[in-house]
Amino acid sequence: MLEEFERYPLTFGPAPIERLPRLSEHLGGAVDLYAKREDCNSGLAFGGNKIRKLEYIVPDALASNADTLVTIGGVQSNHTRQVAAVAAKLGMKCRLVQESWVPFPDAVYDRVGNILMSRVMGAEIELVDEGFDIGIRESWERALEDVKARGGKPYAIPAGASVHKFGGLGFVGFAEEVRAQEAELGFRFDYIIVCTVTGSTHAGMLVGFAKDGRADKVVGIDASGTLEQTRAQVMDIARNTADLVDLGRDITDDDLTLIPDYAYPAYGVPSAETNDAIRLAGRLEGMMTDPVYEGKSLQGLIDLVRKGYFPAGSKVLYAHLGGVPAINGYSYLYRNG
Ligand code: 1AC
Repeated sequence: MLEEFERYPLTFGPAPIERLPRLSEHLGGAVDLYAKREDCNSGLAFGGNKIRKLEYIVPDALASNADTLVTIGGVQSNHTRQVAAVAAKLGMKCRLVQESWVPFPDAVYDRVGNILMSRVMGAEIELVDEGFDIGIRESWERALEDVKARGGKPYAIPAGASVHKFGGLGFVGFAEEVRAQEAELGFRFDYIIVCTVTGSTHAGMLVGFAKDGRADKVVGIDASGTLEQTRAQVMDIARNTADLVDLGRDITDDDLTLIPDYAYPAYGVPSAETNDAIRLAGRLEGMMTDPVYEGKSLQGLIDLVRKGYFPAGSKVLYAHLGGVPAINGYSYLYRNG
């Protein structure tokens, strides 16, 4: 589906798929759980899903002769950390706007984890006291202007690399990669679980799996808490991506599965159940997840298995998107494990 698009390799190759036998057994054994480990996909600052997206965005950035990648996220954004790593690798400058998307009071929240790494990798960081919003932000537009005013040539990457013309392509590639891995494994996954916030990870998967009739089997677990905005953004990106790759059919509302039940109490704030899910996967599988992102999709996965959402015998692929460095910002919460 992606043959005609230029890709700048930033990943190690296909992200591994790992069986989760102890978690599957703990949840009754009727559903077989696997994880695709985007957190192990690259050597760039612990990798993650944005690296996969950036593989299709970097050629455009290089062609534009830009010297500075400019992007935005919350204080513990994984996305901004991955853009900082890619900028360093390419020898470009990086300007990050980090807004106060998460009302979390940990004393070291803006000192550790993702933002620490971005600083170490040389990104210029501006902290902006604005709340959560996945849309286009004035602070980011100001940063783009500021880079120009200082004589630089910015390249604009929106939050999550999502509302970028090529933002969905990386996760079309994810679906192609899963199909190749399924051929080796000798079975097909019945469902794919993904955390949905800014939308292009889910949208790209939806288009990629539409090719073999599984668009609605991509189960998005909303972690934004702004469901309608996220739903609209996923659909826009999916439609744009389907056009780009010539999917050959329209994307309809029935293609989207987006479950709102686990985003509480707010974006970036874990519930007791999110924390239980994080501890369970840590203790049964040694698989670390984070309170903003994968912890919520993991909570959703566990709850859906318990509720019988997946028919017995289903094989379910959990997309681990590489958000775990954010957990350092929650050090007090997990001080006793
Ligand atoms: C919300 C896009 C998101 C990030 O890391 O900034 N995952």
